Order: sequence, then C-alpha cells, then structure tokens
Amino acid sequence: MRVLESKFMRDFINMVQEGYNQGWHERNGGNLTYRIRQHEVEAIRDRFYDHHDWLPIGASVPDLAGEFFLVTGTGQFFRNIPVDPEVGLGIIELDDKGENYRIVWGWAEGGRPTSELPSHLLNHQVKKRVTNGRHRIIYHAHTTNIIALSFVLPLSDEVFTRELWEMSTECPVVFPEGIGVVDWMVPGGREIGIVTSRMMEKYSAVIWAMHGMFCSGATFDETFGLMHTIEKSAEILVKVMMMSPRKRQTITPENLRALEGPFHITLDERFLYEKPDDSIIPGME
Ligand code: 2HA
Ligand code: ZN
Repeated sequence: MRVLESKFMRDFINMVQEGYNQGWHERNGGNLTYRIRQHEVEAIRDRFYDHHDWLPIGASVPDLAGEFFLVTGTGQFFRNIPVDPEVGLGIIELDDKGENYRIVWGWAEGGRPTSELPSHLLNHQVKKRVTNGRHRIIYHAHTTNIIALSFVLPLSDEVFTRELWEMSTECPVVFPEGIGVVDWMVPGGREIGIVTSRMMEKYSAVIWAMHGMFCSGATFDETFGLMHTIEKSAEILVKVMMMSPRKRQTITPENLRALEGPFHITLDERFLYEKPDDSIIPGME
C-alpha cells in the first residue's frame, strides 16, 4: 500500500489543514505527531527507507522503544503540508532503547522531525502509560486567544481552568480534569518537555504561556476538538474582557457541580473555589 493512501495519513493531513484554517499555524508554527499502530506500520513497511542513520532524540523515552511516529518536519509550514505531504512530513522509528530515531519515510527534499520532538515524545510516553495505550496523538498549536490570555490572567492551572470552564458550559464536560499552565520557558528542548509531560499525567491540555498549547488524544477528532473547544472558550473570555472588566452573570461553582451527574463527570473541587467577587475577571481587577 502507498503510504499516502493510509487512513491515518489522510486523517493527519486533514487535521493539519484544519489547524491551518483556524489561523493557529503562521509560518512554521505548531507541530503534530501520531504514534502509528503496528498493523498500520506492517501495511506500509515495504515502502520504508533503510539507509538513514540513527540520530539522538534529545530525550530518553524507553517506554516508546521500537515505536513508529508520523511527524511534521522542522521548519515546515502547515500551509504547505497538504499540498506536498511527502516533503513536509516524515515517519520515524525509535531504537530499542528509546534514545535514537531514524527516518524511514518522507522529507523527500531532506528534513528532520519538528524541533519539539522531545516534548512530543515525552508526552507520548506519559500518555501511553496513563491511558493504557489509548492516546496516540500529540498536537501543538499557536492558539491566538489562549496566548493573549497568558499575558493577563495569573499563570495557574486553577485560574485558567476555572475561567475557561465558566465561559462555556461544554468546557467542564470536554476537559473535566482541567488544564495545566507552564510559565514561559525556552521551547524546543528537553526541559520544557519534561515539565509539560509531568502535567500530562493528569491533564490532556497544557498551555505554554506566551507561546501556545499542547493537546493529547486517542483520535484526531478528539485531539483537534479539545484544542478547538479550549481556544473557543478563550476567545469568548477575550471578547468579554474587551467589553467589560466585569461579568454581569456567570456559570457558578454550583452550576458547574450540577453538570457532574447528568454528564457523568467528576470536577476537581480545587477548581471550584469561592471568589471574593464573582463579577471580577482575574487580571482585570
Ligand atoms: O516552530 O511551534 O514551538 C514550531 C514551533 C515551536
Ligand atoms: Zn510553538
């Protein structure tokens, strides 16, 4: 089978296109990786190169040893990937220690995996463990409204989760476990990957302050939908803040708790704290 005919490949490219359409991928901003299923690898294995050298990942991911990943390339523009996926994308194989990778398909004009490969693989390693292998996708996007909020709201999991939950009834249902926030750090390395992946133990969405967001999921729809829901809620909050520093009414902690039964969710009380004044938006006092 031709690699480009694989269903996972088509779904991956559709997600790249959709992310670009949302305005989250200026220039080479953002990156996407998919942990390929064994039977999907077998169906295309005869198309793989075997002449590439092993190169260091830049992080140690022993629980991903031997796995294959479809990955966006460093410096590649999301805008161009659907037009020529064989140039913008690659498949990598990890060695039996999870220390090195080699390119087995793609980057037809030369190329390497995304600069955020350490973060992606460290997140995959955590999510593979905590979801019993269910999660296969890690997505990084430069979501405009979340980035804007990270200049104004206090950088805490509690404040971001609560304010985003309040902006849309759907939010506590879509991410009942909350959202993590990483203060500004240098991107593209192991350190930011380690901090982010620790948060992925409990969350499936992590904000990189003044940079963007990471989301994890089992399917392309679920992962994209999570990013989209959070960014939509952030857009509503930005609009509210532009109209007024105060909310006239809001979704209260009591309202949020009332969603738990009907939607079969459990909300961490850590996010349902009492505010001195429900009408004041943090950062707008
Ligand atoms: O350029 O988004 O974080 C890709 C990135 C780096
Ligand atoms: Zn980025």
